[in-house]
Amino acid sequence: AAVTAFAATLLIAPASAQAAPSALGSVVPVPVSVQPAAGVVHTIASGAAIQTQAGSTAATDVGNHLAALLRPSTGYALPVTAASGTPTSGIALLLSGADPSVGSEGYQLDVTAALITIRAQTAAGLFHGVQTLRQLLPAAVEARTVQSGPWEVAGGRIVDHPRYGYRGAMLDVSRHFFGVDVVKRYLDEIAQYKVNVLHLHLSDDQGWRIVIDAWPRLATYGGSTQVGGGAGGYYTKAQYSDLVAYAAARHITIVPEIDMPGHTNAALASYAELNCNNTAPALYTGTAVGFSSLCVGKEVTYTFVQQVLAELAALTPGPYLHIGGDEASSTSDADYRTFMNRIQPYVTANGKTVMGWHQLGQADHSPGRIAQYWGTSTSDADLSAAVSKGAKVLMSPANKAYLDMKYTSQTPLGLSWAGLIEVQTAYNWDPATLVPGVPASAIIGVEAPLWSETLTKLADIEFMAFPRLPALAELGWSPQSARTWDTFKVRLGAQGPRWTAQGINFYRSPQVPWA
Ligand code: TNX
Repeated sequence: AAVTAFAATLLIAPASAQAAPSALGSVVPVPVSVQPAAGVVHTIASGAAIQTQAGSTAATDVGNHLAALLRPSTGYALPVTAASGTPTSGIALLLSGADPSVGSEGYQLDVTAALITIRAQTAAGLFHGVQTLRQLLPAAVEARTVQSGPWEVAGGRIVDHPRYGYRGAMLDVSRHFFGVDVVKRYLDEIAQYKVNVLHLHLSDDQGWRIVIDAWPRLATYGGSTQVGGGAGGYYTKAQYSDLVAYAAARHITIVPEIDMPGHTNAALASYAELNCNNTAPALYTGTAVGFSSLCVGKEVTYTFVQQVLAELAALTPGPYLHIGGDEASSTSDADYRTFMNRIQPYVTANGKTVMGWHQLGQADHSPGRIAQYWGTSTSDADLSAAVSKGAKVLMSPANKAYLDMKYTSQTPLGLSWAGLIEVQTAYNWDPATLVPGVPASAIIGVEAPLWSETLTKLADIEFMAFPRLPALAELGWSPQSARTWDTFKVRLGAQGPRWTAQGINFYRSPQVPWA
């Protein structure tokens, strides 16, 4: 009923909507429950404080994050202070009193004339509530110079929580390397849409992007180039840990991927002994797939994988190590199983859970294993095998969720092997029912991969991700029953001025009524 009320609010929004605050609930992803309070508006006062749960540094961190968002555009001081008692004015971020339905990542937002309160059970919930509040303020709040207010928020209550616990984006830093600053910027951009995982594709034929102390040439030589023959690059361990911490401050977990046994030319080029013929191939700067394989019959291969995964696990506070496993067309089926069955226990021995592309279903199960489905059809033998052995499934169907596919045949960047993906195509599917053979209970969430064969800079990443990443984020967060294209496209269109204020280079899809 609350969602219906929200829909009605949108329909009666006056044409002069600029003068009135955004309708409560006009955010992406759409919240679970929205109850507007007719006629109530909160205006952030120039002397307002942000009061956070006393005794919680994590809540203070969220308060500081909100203050850093609001100060440049409002010009207000917005001191962050510990809440004493129950706040009666300003903005309060509290870890008590939320509706229990918010769970571990949800929040309750209450807006009255006097006070904005976000309540949650965790700092992650407060953080997601802050992202909602941010979208309810005028788009000019996203500017980094002082703008004129008033800074109004529509009154009422939102109670919200995610459909799935895994809401991911993936960035391929191997085909083209993207430095720490670009990845941080992408983290900021995806955090707005309550995405909570960034999967980094750290190795492929064209480049190895993370220092491994036991095998130093992986980065220094294997990371020295990229598609097209440019300079490439890699993350030092300190830089990588800085990214992990930056993500954690935005309640995002980094999932590192080392793709094996195929997609390994950069490693094979770096160390002759990893090759069955003891001869290192040349570095590779093209875009073909399926031509490389680690040498399954050699012991040194397992020493290598064990050491790589141990060092990667040590850099990873999150639960998952992704071991790839896709497109191993230069590895026999028997060798593939031998290899995967032998290396999966290296992941669990380091206290981590195996993730892999869904072909991993050919190998034995590993406790808690996640199969990431990237197929384009509604049934798949490897995926079914993974599920019947006990795997959970992360949905990244290439013909819906691949951010590197062109929007239309005219799109200057991207590929089209899985089809053209306009915004409505990215939005109009249900992760729970796309592959009928996979029970809804097996699905842990949705991830939007961005492969970088054709992408060389931040503006390229942004153009492919916006607006499809927010569309896919809504599939991961919002209940299927609350999602319709007709209301989504209006809420999405309202994001346009925010992206402009943030300097995001986005695709102005003709399917969307841009504000
Ligand atoms: C398939 S999807 C790949 C990648 C390519 C991508 C391009 C997957 C697991 N493998 O190697 O970059 O297509 O869209």
